[in-house]
Order: sequence, then structure tokens, then C-alpha cells
Amino acid sequence: MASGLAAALVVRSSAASETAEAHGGHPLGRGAPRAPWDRNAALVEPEVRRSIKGELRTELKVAYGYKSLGGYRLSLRTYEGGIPGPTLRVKPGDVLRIRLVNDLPPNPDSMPDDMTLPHQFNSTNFHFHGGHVSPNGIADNIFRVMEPGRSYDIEIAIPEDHTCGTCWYHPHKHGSADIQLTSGMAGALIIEGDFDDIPEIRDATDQVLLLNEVLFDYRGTIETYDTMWPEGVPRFLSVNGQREPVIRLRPGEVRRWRLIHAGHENNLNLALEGHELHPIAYDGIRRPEIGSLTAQLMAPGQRADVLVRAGAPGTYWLRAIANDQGYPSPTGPLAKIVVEGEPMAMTLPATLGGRSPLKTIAAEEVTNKRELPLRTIVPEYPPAANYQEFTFLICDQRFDPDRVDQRIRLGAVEEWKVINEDESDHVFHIHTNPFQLAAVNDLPVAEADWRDTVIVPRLGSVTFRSRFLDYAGRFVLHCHMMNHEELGMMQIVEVQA
Ligand SMILES: [Cu+2]
Repeated sequence: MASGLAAALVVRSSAASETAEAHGGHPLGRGAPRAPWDRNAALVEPEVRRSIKGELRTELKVAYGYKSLGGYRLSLRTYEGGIPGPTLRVKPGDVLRIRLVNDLPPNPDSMPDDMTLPHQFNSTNFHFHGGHVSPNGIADNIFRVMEPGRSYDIEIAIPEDHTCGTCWYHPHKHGSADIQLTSGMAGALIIEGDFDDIPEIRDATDQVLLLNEVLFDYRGTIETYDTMWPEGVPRFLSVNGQREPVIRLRPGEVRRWRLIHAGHENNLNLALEGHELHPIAYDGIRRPEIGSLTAQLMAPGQRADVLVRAGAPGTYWLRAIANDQGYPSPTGPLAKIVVEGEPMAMTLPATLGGRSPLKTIAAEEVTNKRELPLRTIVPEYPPAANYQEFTFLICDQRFDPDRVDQRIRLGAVEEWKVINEDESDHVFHIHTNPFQLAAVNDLPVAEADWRDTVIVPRLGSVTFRSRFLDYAGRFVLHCHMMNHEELGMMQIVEVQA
């Protein structure tokens, strides 16, 4: 099968990076400029910017930043010179007013004839991932193009009844989104107040852990799409723009981690040695009950809020462990957890109350059904080396910015089945409205979680239901493996009043 070749390509390069890891270096990274790496550095929280009196008014400057990361000196596109960008904290009913200053240099290239080729890496825009907000005008409008050398106002009204939880922001300009996100242009966007009624969570310290796959070329930069594809360049995992930072907890302490997978391509299966992870919210939406997992699988774009209760004093690694997504997902250390000091008498909540903030969509409520097949065309000769040889399709078509693919009536309640015809997983994401899982591979799910991003298993399917009640306008759905999106796996949705 054609897609088997794609998997083979990734398997080969994944094995190369594991070998590099084992030897304490990167065979292709000799040329990248080195920098000191403090292996005992504590995890640093991104700068927090909070709303005041119903408004978060802030500036985000997009510019090159120099960053020492994991033994390398990198020069990458950033928000505010840092990786990741600042954490934005708001409340339901607030207005987010951002002045985005694009301080990148002019694009060296003009627009391509083929819009599904990466282009114009210095143009950007802004997406509020997880926001149930207007996709129009100067709100969460990912069709805007924010040119280098200019400034743009963004104004997003967050409804009073918005779900509270962990969302995030990143660029979504087609052609440059992948390269900018992979560079570290991402930040947490937290809507506060989700567990005020549960003292065990309210009183726990909460921490943003924004995860990324760091990659770069021999100069410590990402300046061509060939750096992203195929995957032979140096790469490792980072948390908040740090490689293997130290997180200190006291024995018995309960901590809330807001995990955000801001990596561009691969799933991460997270596990903490000697501890269980207790998910309380997915994709910024509170779950009816707390879970207990030995590993939390996360796809690019997804968020998982988990509680951890620290055990006996000692050192425990938070790692990405083995996972099969049609090829091996990346593995490796993420953070060193040191449990030490005076014990704390904290407990996990016994229950989250059994209710979701969003009302379950019953089968009888559904007014329309759709099917969306996902498919990749890869070259028939082994192994393909250049990204331009691949084509990623939804409903057998590549993304076209001038074509509306899904027309939906405002007020509709729909059931969609997304079908993956390939031999490796895809990751479905849709803007503006979350959805409730109904079935995976045609088997009803045990827990009907609400999501905005979900793994579509290889040679399988995901079925979900969604309400399109509040916002008419155009937005997109796409694979959140950003290279798939950039090379065509995206559609335009129009909700019509
Ligand atoms: Cu995909």
C-alpha cells in the first residue's frame, strides 16, 4: 500500500533519532551552534497576562528570537522573543484585545501557484484553539493574512457561557502555520474558573506544560520546509521551551498539569514513573469524572488537564513512552520530577460531580449526517524524500481557499463520521464548535468526552456529534498533524444563517 511507504519513511528517521539520543548527540546536528545546557534548571512557567475588568488588552510581537534550548543555540520565529509565548488568562464574558505586531522581515518569496505548498513563512495570523467564539471579522478569523512589517488588531469576545479550561493559541496562516508552530509560536490561553467547586483541584498549584517537538537545521534555524520533511534533522522533546527541566513536588502534594500538545506532527504517550495521571478535563472541557491512567496519549493540538499526587521522595521521569500510530511515536524524556521536602496532606477528589458543562447530544437531536474520508497519496517508489511528492486529501480533494467544502445550516445538530483510509493515524480538528465523541471504529465509546481534536485511527473511523448554534461564518477543519494540513488536508466550513 502506498501509505505504508510513508510509514516506512518515518520509521527509518525515528530510528535514526533514537540512535542519536542513545549516543548523547545528533549525527546531523554537529553543525548547529552549541550552547550551555543546565540539566538542573527548574521548569519555567511562561509569563502570565491576565484580564482586568473584563478585558485582556495586550501586544504580541512576532519576531525572531535567540533561544538556548537543550544544548543548542537556536534562532527561530517567536511570540515576544520567547518559546513558548506568554500565557493569557481570561474569564467567560471577557474581551481579548490583542495588538499583533509582525516584526518579521519581508517574505523573500511571492505567492505560489499551488496553495498547498508551504510559502511566505513571515506572514502570520492568530488562532484561538478551543475558542467557541466568532470566526469572523477581526475575531478568530484564520483567513486573515498578517504581513511582515505591519500591525493588526484582534478582538475576540468570549461568551458568558463559554466552557472554562485549557485552550491555546498559535498561528494558522495557511502556508506558514506549520513552520511557525514548530518554531515554538504557541501559548496557553486559559479560561479560568472550571473547578472552583472542587477544593482538591482549586487548592492545587496549577502549571502549564506546553509540549513541543524541537527541530532545526545545521544553523539552528527553520528556514525551508525541507527542514521539516523528511524527518532526518535533530529533534527532541521540550516542555515550555526547555529540555528535560526539573519539576519539584512535595510528598503527597497534588498538582494540576495543563498539558498542551503543541508539537507539529506526532502523538505523544505520556507516563510518569511510579505515578498515575488523573485526567479531569480534555481539550479545555471538564470531564464528568476523574480518570486514572498509567499513560495519557495526546495528539498534536489536544489538551489534557491531569492531576498528579506525588508519592515517596525520589526522582521520577515524565516521558513519552512507546506508542504505535502506524509508525512509532517519538519516545524520550520530557521532565525530571523530584519529590522532596515536608510531606503534604493533599488528596485527589473522589468525584468531579458526574456532569459535563455541555449537554449530551442524543441521537434523536441529530438533523444531518456527513462522512469525511481522509486519504494520502504517496509516491509508488521507495522511499519518498521530498514533501512535494505527497498529497493529503479530505473527500478526495486538496485544500482550496476559494472553495467551501461543508455547508451547514445555523442551528443544525450533526453527526459526522471521519474515516481514515491510511495506514497511519490522522488527527481531526475543527474550529469554533467542540464535538462529543459517539464511536471509534463504529464501536460506541464508553466515555462520551467532548473534544475539539481527536485521533482518527488508521484504517478506522471516529464518529461524533456537534451543535452549530451560535456562529454563522467561515472557518476550517483540518488534520492537526500540521504538515498534513499544510500540504492539503484542510477544508472550509461555512455555517449559514
Ligand atoms: Cu493527518
